[in-house]
Amino acid sequence: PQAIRLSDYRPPAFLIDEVALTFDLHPTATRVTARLQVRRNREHSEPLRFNGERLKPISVAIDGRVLSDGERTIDDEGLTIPSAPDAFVLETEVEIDPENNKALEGLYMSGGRFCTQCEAEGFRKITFWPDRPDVLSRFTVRVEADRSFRHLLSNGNLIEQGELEGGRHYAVWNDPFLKPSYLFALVAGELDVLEDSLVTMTGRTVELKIFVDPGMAPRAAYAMDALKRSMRWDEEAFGREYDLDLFMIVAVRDFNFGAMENKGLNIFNSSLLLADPATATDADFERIESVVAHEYFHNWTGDRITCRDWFQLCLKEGLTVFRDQSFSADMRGHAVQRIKDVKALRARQFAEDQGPLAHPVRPSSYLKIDNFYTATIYEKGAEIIRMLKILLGAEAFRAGMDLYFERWDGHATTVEAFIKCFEEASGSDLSHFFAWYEQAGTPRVSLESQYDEAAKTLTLNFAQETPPTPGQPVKQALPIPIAFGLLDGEGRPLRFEHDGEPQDETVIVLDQPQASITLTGVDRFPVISALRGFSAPVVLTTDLEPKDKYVLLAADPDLFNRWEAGQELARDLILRRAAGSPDEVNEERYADALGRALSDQSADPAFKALMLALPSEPDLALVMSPADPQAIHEARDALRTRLSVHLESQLRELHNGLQDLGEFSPDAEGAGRRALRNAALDLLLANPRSDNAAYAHGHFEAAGNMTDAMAGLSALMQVGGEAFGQALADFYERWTSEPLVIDKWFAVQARDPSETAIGRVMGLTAHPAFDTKNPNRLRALVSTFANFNPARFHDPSGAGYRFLADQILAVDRFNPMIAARLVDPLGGWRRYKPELGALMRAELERIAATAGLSKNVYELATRALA
Ligand code: BAL
Ligand code: ZN
Repeated sequence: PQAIRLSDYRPPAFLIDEVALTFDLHPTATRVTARLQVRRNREHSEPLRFNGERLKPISVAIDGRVLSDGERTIDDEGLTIPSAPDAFVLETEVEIDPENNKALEGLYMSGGRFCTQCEAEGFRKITFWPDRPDVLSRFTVRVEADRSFRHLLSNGNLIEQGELEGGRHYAVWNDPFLKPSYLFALVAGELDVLEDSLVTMTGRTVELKIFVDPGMAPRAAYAMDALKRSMRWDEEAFGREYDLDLFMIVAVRDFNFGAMENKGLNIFNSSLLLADPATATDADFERIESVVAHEYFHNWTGDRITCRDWFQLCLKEGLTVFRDQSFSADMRGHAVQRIKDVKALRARQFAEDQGPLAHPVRPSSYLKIDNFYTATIYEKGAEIIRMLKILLGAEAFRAGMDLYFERWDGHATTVEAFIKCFEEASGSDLSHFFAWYEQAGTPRVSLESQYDEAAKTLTLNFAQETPPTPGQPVKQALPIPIAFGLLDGEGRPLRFEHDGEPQDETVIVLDQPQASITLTGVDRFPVISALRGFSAPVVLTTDLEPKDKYVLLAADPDLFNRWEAGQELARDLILRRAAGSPDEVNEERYADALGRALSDQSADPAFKALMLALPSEPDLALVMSPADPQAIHEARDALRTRLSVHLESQLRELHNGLQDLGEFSPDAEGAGRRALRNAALDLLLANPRSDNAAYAHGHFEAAGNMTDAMAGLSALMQVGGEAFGQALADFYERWTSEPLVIDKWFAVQARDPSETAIGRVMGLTAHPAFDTKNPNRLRALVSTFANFNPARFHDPSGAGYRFLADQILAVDRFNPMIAARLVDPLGGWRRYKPELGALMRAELERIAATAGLSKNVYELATRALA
């Protein structure tokens, strides 16, 4: 297959100003007629070439004249008209088969309803079109269907509706805003609707409608609340007002993405929209809040201003993640949110950067853009925006955003154009900063310090280096903002002078391979708290000793670094155990420190819950070379057991004392209390006592909400045996008719690290409720197993790898986008013990050698092997 390169970008040969689409909907034979006002763009004599895949052509006409076979050709990839006029009306009619579209791209059916997914290249499966984001058009859409498909929805405003003969009806929608094809949406079906409204900052009333499966409207209430808060927040934080009179969201059960920002008609995976306390966990509520915000924020950063080409994907995704993270921080607390965001960044993006699939935030070539909806584009993309704000300051950052909205509204643009707005608004030269977009890999920053007691000076020596990544052997130094402050040995903030100015905290920019700075007026021996708030996406190593880290853990006013110190101490203890030399003295010291952190009455319970969780096994695998997942699992468990024994009375007190007494509230405070209580339970179970089964079962039985029930089920998983088996059976029985809860039932079994679990996970693929065609179900079992059960996925027999490869090959036959997303866990094969790495590699080779592989899986498997 041919790679697509950024350097080959050329503006579109033809533009479409207006389009009128008509959908005559039938599940297996939908007719799509398209009437396009086409004009040649710039001087050229190229043929017209529009994308089109899996379309059964009926007719093609120019200015009312049907073209003969000789005047146009249609192949697997699209329509070619060798000699097209400069401006004309192109009318096409095609037939498509939504019912049998299991790739879930284009128009397909989910739960008996029609729905669409067009990003990135799904529109070409609906009609002939120059399916690229820089062709912006005004859409009018007529939808006709049997009356049993009660709601007929598309983008924009409803301008007409009525009845037709033969039991059919129709609706016509007009979207006044220019948009690319990937933002097109259509939904038709029987749905319930939750309605509300919001008065915008200029006094306009916007109708809000969330469409869900019949009977599910009450479960959309939280999403509606999150939507209204998001709309208000975007007005206040970015001055952005909603533009149409109607904003709609539809929830569907079969969806490749989490959600999609189609103009005025977001489509959501039901797992990210429906929630009530009985069926959804606090983590679900939190995720719903952030994804509703994310998709809504795309209205400006994505829809009103879109990407010129798919290499610019981070322009909308990184920026919109930054916006949703900022919103969540305002809703749920800045420190806790930052810790969660950084945990996710490290687990997914740092891992990606260390493996064969590493790529820049703005890549320069791809086979399938679907493979680039990655943690690097999204999460590292958001980190870049965050650094930009740190470097420029909040005011100049906002001025740059304002200029971007003003200058590029209604256009498809580039990352360069975005950065230029900040250069102009701030008067800064950001040419060096741009390398963050183009250079892959996680920079390693080291910090060494020398304190001169007589002179009261502290010298900080920084160095940076970025390891090579595929295709980028040599790296340049990047501008890295490093926020830091000082504490004394008693944990009191220590003032210092930098450039003659007294400070409590400052930010320096490390933009050379090495740099040294000297602080003056440092009165006592300092403990450095560096990279506060995780001010840059780097791996920092310091010369801090454990005693210094205990000072930070106890007292750093920067809560991110307080948590970070605890994680580093725990990480080192686990790695020592994994290497066969446990440091029992420091393990006791760590347990004591954790105990003190838990008894800090002023600390937020959500923060304490994070403090209590040890670094995850995948995170530890990233810092052990070569990684030995079995040794990590055992070492981590052993430390958990010691902590559990040491902290037993405190953990029991937390577990007993934090019960939800009043009504359930999904807000940050209620969620934080439950998180701490359930973290205490989780750790308590690490001490193998004879009453564990009864204790865990008691929690499970008493649970009044899904958060506590799932914590109980996970606790019983630690106990294993009959207790776990019976709880699983009861849980299944109770929730059989709730697909989103049954997904959790699959996922908890996929996480079971016990030795017999792998057989059960494989057996679950034959369970009547397992369905590979439903991405949520597939992710619940297969993706959870491969990503969150390292002990079993990396089973020395290789059975875990074989299982994953079999699933990838099976799913690739009908849904390449989803199959390709399963390849990643095999991609890190070079980082593991040679005997494991060889088994992983063998499975990748088996995948790559399979005939008829999709471009999606082929690209990732071959890149992983390269
Ligand atoms: N644009 C794809 C889904 C999302 O990032 O919002
Ligand atoms: Zn997005």
